[in-house]
Amino acid sequence: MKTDPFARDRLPPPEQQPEYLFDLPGLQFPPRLNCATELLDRWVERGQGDRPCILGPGLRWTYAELQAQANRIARVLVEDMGLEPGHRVLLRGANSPMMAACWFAVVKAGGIVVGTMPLLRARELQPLIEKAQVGLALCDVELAAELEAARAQAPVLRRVLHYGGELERLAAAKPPTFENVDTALDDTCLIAFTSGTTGVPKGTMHFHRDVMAACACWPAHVLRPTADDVFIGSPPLAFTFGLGGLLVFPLAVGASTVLIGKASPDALLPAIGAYRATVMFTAPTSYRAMATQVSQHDLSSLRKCVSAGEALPAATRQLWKQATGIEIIDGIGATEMFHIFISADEAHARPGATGYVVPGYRAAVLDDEGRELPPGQVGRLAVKGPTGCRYLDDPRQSHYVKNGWNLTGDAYLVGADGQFEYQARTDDMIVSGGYNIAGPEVEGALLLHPAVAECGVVGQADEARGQIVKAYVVLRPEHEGDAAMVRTLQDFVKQTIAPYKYPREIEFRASLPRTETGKLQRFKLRAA
Ligand code: 3UK
Repeated sequence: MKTDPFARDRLPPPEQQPEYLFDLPGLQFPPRLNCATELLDRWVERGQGDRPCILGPGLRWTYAELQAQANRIARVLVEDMGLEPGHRVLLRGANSPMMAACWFAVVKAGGIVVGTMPLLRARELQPLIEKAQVGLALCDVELAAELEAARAQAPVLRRVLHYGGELERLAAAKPPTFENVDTALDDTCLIAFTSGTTGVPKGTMHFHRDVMAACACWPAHVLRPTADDVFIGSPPLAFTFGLGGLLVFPLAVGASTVLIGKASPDALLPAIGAYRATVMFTAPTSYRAMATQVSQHDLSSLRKCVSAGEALPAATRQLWKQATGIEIIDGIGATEMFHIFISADEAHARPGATGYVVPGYRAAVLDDEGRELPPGQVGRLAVKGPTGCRYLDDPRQSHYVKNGWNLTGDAYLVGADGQFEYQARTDDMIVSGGYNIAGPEVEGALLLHPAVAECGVVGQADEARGQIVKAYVVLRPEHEGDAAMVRTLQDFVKQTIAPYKYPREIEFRASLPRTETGKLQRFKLRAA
């Protein structure tokens, strides 16, 4: 069968790729591997086809039903659209059962999924389409307009099929069987774009092997879900945090997953009770927002809560535990690494620490010359494991990968107990009057004050000190952002952490700029 060599031709050369580790027993893969076969068809083959798989509004698909729908769509792609292995297929839509079926259809057919965040506009979609040379898109009909506008600027995109109508009709005419394409373990099945804030978007390439390797590491050793778990959460499937947590990891253990498009704190809380969800994935700010409303909802089914995307403040961990009794499982992951590589389970969680290196990975804290630092010293986080950074045709590969290590851009230290403690993004460290101050530490202190709903702390240029610590604060409803509140919060920080770290300026805001994945956009605050 013909395979489009596009992805293989644009991999970083071997010497620019990270070192890979495959020592774990769960990481021995056969040379031919299609992750859709392993995650989906395998269950039906083993007689588990009647188990619940995908849950959504008024809908419950078993493994056999998801397989049948994915097979029909795969036939549409191959028989009607002329899809060949290695072709890139863009997916656009909120999380939904059809999005999951489309994901598996593309991977079954040997195609490469190009995930896109639902809120992206035409001007943001166009460069992704061009970078990945996408010829075909599957798009929720509700989100068609911006993609149509992008297509006018990016003629490489030849065909858009809309689901929520057209695609379902074409699929219904097909038999529910499909023979998955026999892909190699190192064929690319996913191009995930980073949530990078500036410049040309970076596409990260992931192999069928990477998807299976991710399942064998953090979920198997830290999350430890069972086939009876019901997953739920907010991150879009276009974000690898969501793809892992809400699709690939549940299916790897034969569990079920709730795919709802709107998963804001207000929507998530009632959905947990309605679906009797047991495992939740969301971002720190979402836990903080939900904590105050917990008492009005039935969360009795919930047993595990995962936080990632940005640092989990100790205050948020504590609020959630007080409200629900559940100790959050924090974990740092990255689009480049596919998923979480440092984390601690409920029993080992320590406030202020992300956790231990996940089995299958190695991590170290390096100085600027790449030498390993002893515990207690702040440096650059470096990691290697079965997954790693492969940018699609991008000179920035050599920024992320050095001497075989993946450098995530985070400043960390290792504590006496071996847990890794997040400090800041390396370029977010504030240098004020000769002191290094980590913005997130000041945020953590502010969040302990009951008047503070949300906050963001950045360095602001200052003649005398080089930079000063500046805090942007969103207050809880019943509080006034006046001069007295500024002093109250400043004094509070001075009494909570070393006084020199206190915010010399505080500005009150109605909201803070965030990405679709829940990350605070510090660069926007710095530009303010
Ligand atoms: C930051 C964290 C402290 C950190 C992601 C889980 O966030 C994910 O991927 P992105 O590419 O961003 C990566 C960067 O985000 N970060 C993420 N988690 C934490 N910082 N504590 C955390 N727990 O700066 C990292 O370098 O958007 C997270 C799984 C898959 C993912 N893609």
